[in-house]
Amino acid sequence: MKASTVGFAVVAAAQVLAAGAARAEGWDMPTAYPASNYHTETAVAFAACVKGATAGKFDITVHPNGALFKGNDIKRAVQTGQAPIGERLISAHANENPLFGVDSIPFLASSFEASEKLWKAALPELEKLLASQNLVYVYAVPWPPQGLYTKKAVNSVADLKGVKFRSYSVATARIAELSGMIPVQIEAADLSQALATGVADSFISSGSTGFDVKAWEYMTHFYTVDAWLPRNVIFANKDSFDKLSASEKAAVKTCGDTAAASGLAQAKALTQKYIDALAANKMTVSAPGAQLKSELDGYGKTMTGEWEAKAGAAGKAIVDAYSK
Ligand code: PCA
Repeated sequence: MKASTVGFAVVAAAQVLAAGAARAEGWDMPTAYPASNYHTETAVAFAACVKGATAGKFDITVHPNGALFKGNDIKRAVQTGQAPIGERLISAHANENPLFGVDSIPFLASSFEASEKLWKAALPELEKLLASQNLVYVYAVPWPPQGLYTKKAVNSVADLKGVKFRSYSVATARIAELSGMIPVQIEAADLSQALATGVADSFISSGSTGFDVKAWEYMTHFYTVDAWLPRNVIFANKDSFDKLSASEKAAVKTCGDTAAASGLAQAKALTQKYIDALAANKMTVSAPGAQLKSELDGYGKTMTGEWEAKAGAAGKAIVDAYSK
């Protein structure tokens, strides 16, 4: 082989390697909920879909349960590129911008259908907001409707006064404040510990998280308040996303759409099963009584007004589009 040919072969090999390295991606995906939760299963299916769509070249590894980053740190980690993609309960960040709390306004959208409609109305603004934070929206999946877990029968908000209440967002903390409870912010991954040690004696969440933390070991009552359906949002770091090839980007987007649809279907299919599991484990499951219901409805009105005032024109546009 002539020297020039050898040189060419080496350069060509280096180019192939470089191209290969650019195409073969490995992304870590931190999430905050247990491996057995349907959100995590949806994320794992999303990763498998991306891998399949890129002929095995683009590998996303899901790290559940706050193992890689704690729930509260995931968004910042993805914004700063410490993680290229992640899943986060977006309403936990409503203190950064009220638009992140659009899915947690009590009783504004408290069925799956209403929550889908509200999300569609909000998405253009949310994608813009995420982009301004160096994030690319990939998909979102709702939690089942939120209910109230307590250690005693509760007939009115007066029964909640002074109770230590686990909050996970601005909205849950505000409900605690309005009802005279003592809020303490706790990630789902730390919730059973908090209940076991008496750090919290009440919380608002879905049957799904109640099931995950075996709420029946600590709590006696679940009231199906159906206050709202908060969402986990999956977002990518914009710089990491921009480095992907066109076909990899398309795989992320297409698989994201599939994940959103299958996650929603799972949430719907599982809602009653979780509630049945609470009852089967001897919790008293019921709708809130008339007085509690009307008091909570009142909080809903107060908090809708507060949110609209904070969220300004963008918030009003969303609510108007939703109400059409
Ligand atoms: N589970 C999550 C958020 C909403 C829900 O249903 C949690 O309690 O942290």
